[in-house]
Amino acid sequence: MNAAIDRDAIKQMVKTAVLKTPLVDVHTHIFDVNFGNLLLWGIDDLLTYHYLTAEVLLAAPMPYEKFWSLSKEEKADYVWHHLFLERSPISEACRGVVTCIQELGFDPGERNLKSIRSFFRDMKAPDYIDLVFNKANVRKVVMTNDPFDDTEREIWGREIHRDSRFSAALRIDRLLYDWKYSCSMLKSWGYEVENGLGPWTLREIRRFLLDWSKRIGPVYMAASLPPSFLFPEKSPCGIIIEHCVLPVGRELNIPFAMMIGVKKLVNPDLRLAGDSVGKCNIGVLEKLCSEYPDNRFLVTMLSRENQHELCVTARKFSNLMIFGCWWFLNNPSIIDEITRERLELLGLSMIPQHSDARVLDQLLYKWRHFRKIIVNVLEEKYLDLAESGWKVREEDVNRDVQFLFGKTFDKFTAIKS
Ligand code: FIX
Ligand code: ZN
Repeated sequence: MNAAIDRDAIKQMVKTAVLKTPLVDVHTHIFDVNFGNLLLWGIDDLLTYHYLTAEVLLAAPMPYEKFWSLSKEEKADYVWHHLFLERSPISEACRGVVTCIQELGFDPGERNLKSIRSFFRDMKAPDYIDLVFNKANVRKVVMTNDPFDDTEREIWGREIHRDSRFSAALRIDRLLYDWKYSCSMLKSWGYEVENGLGPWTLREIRRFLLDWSKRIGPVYMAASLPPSFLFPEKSPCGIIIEHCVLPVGRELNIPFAMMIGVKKLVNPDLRLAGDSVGKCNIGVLEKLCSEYPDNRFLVTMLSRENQHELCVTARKFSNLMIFGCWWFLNNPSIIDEITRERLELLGLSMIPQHSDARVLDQLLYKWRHFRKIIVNVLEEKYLDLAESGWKVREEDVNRDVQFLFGKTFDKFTAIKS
């Protein structure tokens, strides 16, 4: 007869393991202190996050050009007034700001934006990075590094002392989807490339990828791809992936991270907030994983409708690792659903979440909100195990959470943990 299950003990094991395990955030848009103003932080950057731009222009529409002409503080005031004071901050992006305020030791109930702003007046970026990483219990983040961004490129050209908590990722969207532009840029940087994507040009693109990999030491190469993404394809994107990205990935032993399903700028007037979502063709992933067994693929998909088939596909290929509840999926109701189906179909062979943080402070809320959800899901899974007679041991739960919170990623990207 099975020993009585100590449900409370199991729940406590899970909660302790999830809260105390430092994690790796495998995809963000934050930068270490070398990158100056590219690193966004503080209450006004939080309030002008593009998710809130979209929401405030629903609640309180104004002509786009008028909104974009406002200063950052005026935009933040507008968001605070209409989304926090005129109505409850009930959306996930609004709730996130409230969580950040609370995490910083303020009483959000005071609704006092002025006093929160004064906290940041004397704060220095390096100190705030330490504060946020410690509070969010994050041990490492992966940046998004775009060689076609003039500001970022100039900084990488300097002798910089890297912060080991910030890994690099080589972001190649513009190489794949704006070949005319990127061809001209590569030419200006001394690569002998032509629009025609002949053998010599492909060789030079590989050299470009290798040069930048040497410069920034990326843990993966990455691109966001549209719902219509097909492979193979006789497009610049298809040709460059086939003849440049995949061979360089094999040579450097780094994965290609594909973030699939974004419909760029369905409303261009919203700028960063103007992107939307579409279901993609999972067959493309089956083809890539099966025909390129020596490449590894990190994949996240933006459409909820792709999630179940993405889980099933991940069961078929050990060179495929799925990650995160990306963007429009990063809401408690959907995170709960996706995390359950991933644990049920993949066990611990998946990376449950990334923050996509664009503002440093967002690590505080995105991870607190996610930890709360995965505690509930894991409690249920371990209790189900216990009811089947499995002895749930604390050291096992700790080990499993380490897998979910970074060890699986480190192993898949061939990083020494
Ligand atoms: O392509 C990406 O990295 C997306 O995550 C971003 O473009 C997007 O704006 C975002 O931050 C979503 O959370
Ligand atoms: Zn992103």
